[in-house]
Amino acid sequence: MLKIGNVEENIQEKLKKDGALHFTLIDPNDQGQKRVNEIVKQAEAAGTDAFMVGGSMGAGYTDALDTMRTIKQATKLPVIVFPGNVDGVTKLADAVFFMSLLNSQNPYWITGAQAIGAAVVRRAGVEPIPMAYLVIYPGGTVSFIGDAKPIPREKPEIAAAYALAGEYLGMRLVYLEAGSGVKDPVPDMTVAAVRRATKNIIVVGGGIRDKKSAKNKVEAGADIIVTGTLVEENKDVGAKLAPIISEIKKAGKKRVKN
Ligand code: 1GP
Repeated sequence: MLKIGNVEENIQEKLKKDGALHFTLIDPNDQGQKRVNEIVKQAEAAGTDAFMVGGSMGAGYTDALDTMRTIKQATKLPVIVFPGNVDGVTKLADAVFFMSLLNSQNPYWITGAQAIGAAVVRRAGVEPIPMAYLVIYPGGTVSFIGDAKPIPREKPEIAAAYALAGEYLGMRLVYLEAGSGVKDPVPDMTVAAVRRATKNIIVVGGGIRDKKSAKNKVEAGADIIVTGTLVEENKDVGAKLAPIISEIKKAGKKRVKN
């Protein structure tokens, strides 16, 4: 059985203390290194807990390497690969979300890329964190690229069924993805249904842009909130992120108390 590594353990510990976490997603394709450095500094000051690096549209090895080098120079927070494909993995990363797009219709995204990527991850010495990745409607770019059959928004029980299947397959995290930059994030009732189905760590991302929706996701049961587009589209990353992260922590602390 895959042992829990340092990064995952650190996530578990922080969750016990804070109740909920915020991860900042950086797509290596979308900006130069000067901007990455700025984002990292401001996001860390705003209280983010880790950086994820990846994207669906050709976030390849060279760009991932440059981006991770910049992040590593700017912070000690963990850098986690959020793989769009096998070439997003570099030895500079601390961990990789070793994920399977369970509701894909194409076996490549369920087990194929994983078979090709497993040895890459081992050789790079990067900690794999086993994760079920579920695309919820509309799903954005990843839904198209990943040949997903996006889970209908009004059918939370389907998301719950996949999440439980992920747990039974040995995955320790489940990521509910609405798609990067979409208008509406994963519905609260979907998060709540998944919370009832599994004790696994629930990560929610896609279209989260304000503190209210971040808070609602945590109250519904999310453990980790991911924002990407928000930090890329706003010059003043700190001002945008700080209120969202503070709301996530507030809702998380309440959970720890109860
Ligand atoms: C995308 O869930 C992440 O894979 C983050 O989405 O870019 O909309 O924040 P946003």
